[in-house]
Amino acid sequence: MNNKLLALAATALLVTAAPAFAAQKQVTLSVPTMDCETCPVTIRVALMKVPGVSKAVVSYQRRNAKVTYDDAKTDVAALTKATEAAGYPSFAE
Ligand SMILES: [Cu+2]
Repeated sequence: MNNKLLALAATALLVTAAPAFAAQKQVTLSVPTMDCETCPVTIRVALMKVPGVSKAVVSYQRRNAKVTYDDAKTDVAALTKATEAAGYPSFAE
């Protein structure tokens, strides 16, 4: 493969990789029933188990969870379902 073809292949790879990156979304879930410092740990574990979730930052002080996820793999409904299953109903702020 010559250099021109290689460059073309690299460009094609970048183009196909772009939509996957663009699908990363962030949502803040309100979790009003947190009542102690360990609640966020339970909620974070539940959220991180959802396929497509790459990051979950849960704050007891703010009673919320900031979740980064791939919207091709999961959605807000699946995230709120996961926190509810762990004992903490939530909703998108
Ligand atoms: Cu607690």
